[in-house]
Amino acid sequence: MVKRNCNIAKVKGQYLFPRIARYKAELLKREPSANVISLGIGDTTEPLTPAVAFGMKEKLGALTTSEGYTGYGEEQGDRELRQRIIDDFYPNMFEPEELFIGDGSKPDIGRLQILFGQDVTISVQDPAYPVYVATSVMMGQTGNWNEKEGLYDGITPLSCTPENNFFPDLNRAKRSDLVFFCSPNNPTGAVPTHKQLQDLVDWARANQSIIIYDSAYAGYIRNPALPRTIYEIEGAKECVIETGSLSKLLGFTGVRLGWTIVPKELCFDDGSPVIDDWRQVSCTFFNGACNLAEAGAKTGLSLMALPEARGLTDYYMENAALLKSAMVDIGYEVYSGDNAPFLWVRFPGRDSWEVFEELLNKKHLVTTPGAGFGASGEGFVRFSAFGNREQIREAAARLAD
Ligand code: PL4
Repeated sequence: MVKRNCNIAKVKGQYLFPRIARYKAELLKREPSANVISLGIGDTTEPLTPAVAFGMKEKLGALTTSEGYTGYGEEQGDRELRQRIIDDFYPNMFEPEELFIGDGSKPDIGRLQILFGQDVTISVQDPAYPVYVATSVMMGQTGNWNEKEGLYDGITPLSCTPENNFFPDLNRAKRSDLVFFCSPNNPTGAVPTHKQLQDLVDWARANQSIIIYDSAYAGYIRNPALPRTIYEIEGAKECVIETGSLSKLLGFTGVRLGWTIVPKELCFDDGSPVIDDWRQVSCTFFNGACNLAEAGAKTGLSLMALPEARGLTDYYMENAALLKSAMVDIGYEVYSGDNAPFLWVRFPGRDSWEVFEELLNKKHLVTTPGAGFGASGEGFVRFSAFGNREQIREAAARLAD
């Protein structure tokens, strides 16, 4: 018999989102006619933009001809698309060699763990997208689950609550090799200011740490004074890897396309550039994004098409505003919703799984319990603003009822 990987055996319980899906399935088994509305998993619902469809159709047409057919693409992804992403989101900041196209932010976060291996220590925003912790555990970077602390041994949580304005107290935080940071944060929706991000970068540089910065929701930042990428911050190129995604920007949750930026300046303690090892890992564990996805991304992100992309994110932000207004009217304590497609709602003194079950069973609304994102998420529930308008209106009405 083959010995089980002890690091995977350490993982406590089922991954958050399939667990939530199971609750929904159980409800539908009990009440098959229930009209369940999902405000749980942050999944896009609106169609691809015309510009994306145009690029994909063109590419599909070409692929069906001998002249237009292409097989494996460039190892780091289509060069023109890499330049397009840089022009749109990181103007004049990087060379295309520093950007790697992938099949989404989540798979790249997993592959980044291979880059660093098991001998690194990690800090993570608490609450945070569960993939940062889960992949660290599977990689062997942590100890066992500590029931008393509600966390795996060896992980340093950076608590983000309304009391600290959702930005961690860096003066009291323990040093770690890797720091996972997400802005706008999932689930709190918090977006740090330039000053806060500068403090984070200065702290990481002083500690010789590397920040893994997830900008999956950057397209939802509406306040022009807030940073859209951490590379707007001085010194970030020496200490940050940023991941980005088209999932929530262009509705690519099913199409799949994302990227990772590894600046040439970023080095390991022996002076070797991180980008060389990332190229090695990325090209070994990944065989390139789907060429249809790349084609759709190129036309979908063209200068002419950017207003369409903005229209898509505006739609979900209008959902967030609608839901937020209904909840505030009822008297809920609502955070976020202005620069992120999530509402982070406090239910003081309540167990978040209990509130989740109550909303599911009494209102037929699927949400996500805050405790699923970390110990500091207890007492909160996340409402996703992804959904079509009618469903969002119906959800608001059910909450008010
Ligand atoms: C459900 C902070 C959603 N099955 O689509 P990707 O891989 O480019 O991006 C995934 C991702 C990356 N970073 C952050 C995210 O919040 C997400 C997606 N999170 C959510 O509801 O929290 C979808 C979750 C999906 C999953 O497990 O990721």
